[in-house]
Amino acid sequence: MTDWGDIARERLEIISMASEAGPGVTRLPFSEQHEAAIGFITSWMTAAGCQVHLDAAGTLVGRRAGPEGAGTLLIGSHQDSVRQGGFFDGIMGVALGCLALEKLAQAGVKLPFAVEILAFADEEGVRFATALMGPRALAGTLDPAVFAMKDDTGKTLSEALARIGGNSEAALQLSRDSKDILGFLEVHIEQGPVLEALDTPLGVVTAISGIERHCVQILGETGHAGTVPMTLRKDALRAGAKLVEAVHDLALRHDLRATVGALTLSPNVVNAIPAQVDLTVEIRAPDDAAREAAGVELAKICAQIAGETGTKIEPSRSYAQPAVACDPKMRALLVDAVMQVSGQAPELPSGATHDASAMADLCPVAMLFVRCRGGISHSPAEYASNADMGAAVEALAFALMAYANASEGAPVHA
Ligand code: HGY
Ligand code: MN
Ligand code: MN
Repeated sequence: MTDWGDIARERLEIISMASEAGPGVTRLPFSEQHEAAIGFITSWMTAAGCQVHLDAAGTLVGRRAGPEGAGTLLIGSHQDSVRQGGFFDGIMGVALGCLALEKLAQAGVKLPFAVEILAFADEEGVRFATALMGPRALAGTLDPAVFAMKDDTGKTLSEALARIGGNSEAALQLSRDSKDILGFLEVHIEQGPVLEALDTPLGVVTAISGIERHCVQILGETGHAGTVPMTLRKDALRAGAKLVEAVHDLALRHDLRATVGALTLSPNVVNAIPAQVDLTVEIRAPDDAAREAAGVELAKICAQIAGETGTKIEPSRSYAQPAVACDPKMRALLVDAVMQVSGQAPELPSGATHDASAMADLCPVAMLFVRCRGGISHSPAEYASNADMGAAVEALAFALMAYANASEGAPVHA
C-alpha cells in the first residue's frame, strides 16, 4: 500500500532546499531558487504521467491529456514562499495534485477529461508589489503595467521573468477559453487553527477573503533628541504608533483582519526624532463592502492622527483583490470525497488569499484545506502531518473520480 503522505513529505523536504539561506523556506519568483524548484516539480509532474512545459508567465504546466475534445480540469497552487516561510504553503498543493494523479494511474483509472497540474510562480507578492501573475495570465486579467514594477534591486518583473525563460509579451496571450476549462481545484494548508480545533485532517473552503493594501507615508520633522521640547515635536514614529493601534481597533470594530506588516523609519538613529515613517496597512474580509468601508475609514483616521501630531500622513491604496465564493457543485464533490476519507467534512472560509482567488475569473474554483499545526503559517514552524497529506491525496483522487462520474464521462478503467 503506497503511503502517499510519506512520499509527499520526502518531496517537500527535498524541494525545501531550493531556498535562500536562513530559517525556513525563502523561494522568491524568477530566482535561482525558483529555477531549482522547477527541476524538482518537473520530476513530480513526469511521474504523474504529464507532459511538462514552462509557460510565458513562469507557470510550470504538467498536462495529462484526456479524450479528444474533452475539457481540462486544473489543479495547482504556487511554488513561491514568503521570506522564511514554511515547507507547505503553496508547494504542498502542487505535490499532492501530482500524487493524486499518480494514485489514479496506479489504480488504472483513465479520467474522461484532461488534467493540468499548475505550479504558479508568484502568489505571495513579496518580490514585486503585485501577485497572482500566473492565474491572471490564464484568466486574461493580467495588467501589462505589472511588468514594469521593480524589485528592491531595481530589476523589473519583465527582466526577472525573462531570466527563467518567460516572456511578458507572450504572457499577455496566455488566456484560456473558459469553455475548455472544467474548473480549478487547489489543495492548501489551512494556515489557521480551525481543523486542528475540530480534530479533523481536511476541510472544504466556502469563500476566499478579499484583500486590500495601503502604503502610508508619515512626514514629521527630525531634530535633536536632547534639545527639542516634547510639545514642539512632529514625531513621525509617534504618529505611526498611534496609527498601528488605530488599525487594530478598526479591525475589531468592523469584525475583519487588518495588519501593519511592514514599517521603515528615518533617520532611524538613537538620538534624532524620527522624520519619516513608511508603513503598510493590509485589510482582509470575506465581505467586500465591509473591507472597502474600513479602507475609507482608514483615510479619516490618518487625517485625525496627522492633526494630533502635527505630521503629514498620506495613505494610498496599492492593491485590491475581491472576495471569491467557491463553486457549490465542486464544493459538494469535495465534501463527499472528504466524508469518505475522514468521516467529517467541515466547511470554512479562507482568511488567506490564494491562486484560486484569481482563477475564479476563468472558471469555477474549489479548495481543499489540510490541517495546520497550531494554525501557524508564513513561518518555519508551519507543519502538516504525513497522515493528513495522505488523506488529502485520497480525497483529491475521490473527488476527481466523482467529477468524472458527474461529468457523464465515468472514469475509464484501463
Ligand atoms: O497573503 C496571503 O493571504 C497569501 O498567503 N499570499
Ligand atoms: Mn499560499
Ligand atoms: Mn502564503
